[in-house]
Amino acid sequence: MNSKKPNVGVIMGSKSDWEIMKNCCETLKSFGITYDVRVISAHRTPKRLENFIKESEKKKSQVIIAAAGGAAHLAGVTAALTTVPVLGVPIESVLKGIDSLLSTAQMPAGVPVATFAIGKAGAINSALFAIAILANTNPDINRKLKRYRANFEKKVPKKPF
Ligand code: RP5
Repeated sequence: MNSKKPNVGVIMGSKSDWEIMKNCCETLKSFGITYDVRVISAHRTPKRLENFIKESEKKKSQVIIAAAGGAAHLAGVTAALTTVPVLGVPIESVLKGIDSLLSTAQMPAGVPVATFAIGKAGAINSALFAIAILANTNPDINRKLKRYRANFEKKVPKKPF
């Protein structure tokens, strides 16, 4: 595993997903993680997806985050084409993202996709989960993650008024 230059792939089905997925990229950036971000759709640009996965494996990306809305098969198809861990982010849709959530989460046994919350919370948590994976083999990232959690606690007020 390449622990010197940890790299994460971030793909999304449409440019319209960026408003949500920029939160994922900002989180990765705040930990100094390098990432490749692309618009790739399983049904609109399947060749792009295959090439992206080949490139990701070549450069030893440790995690791929895949976001999609509607009949959200992007994360599942990505997971089918690689053994790199795939984190799925369901994007809000005309059905409020319930369709995206179920189509990302309900993978039949054998090809897993770790699935996060719909929308912004999922985008941020997918990045933090990717960071937690990287932290297993990178002490510097591990330190940053522990510091992030400690600061997080400080931000919660003790009283609601
Ligand atoms: C999915 O369809 C995308 O991930 C997006 O969330 C949704 C709508 O895409 P656009 O019609 O906005 O391009 O493939």
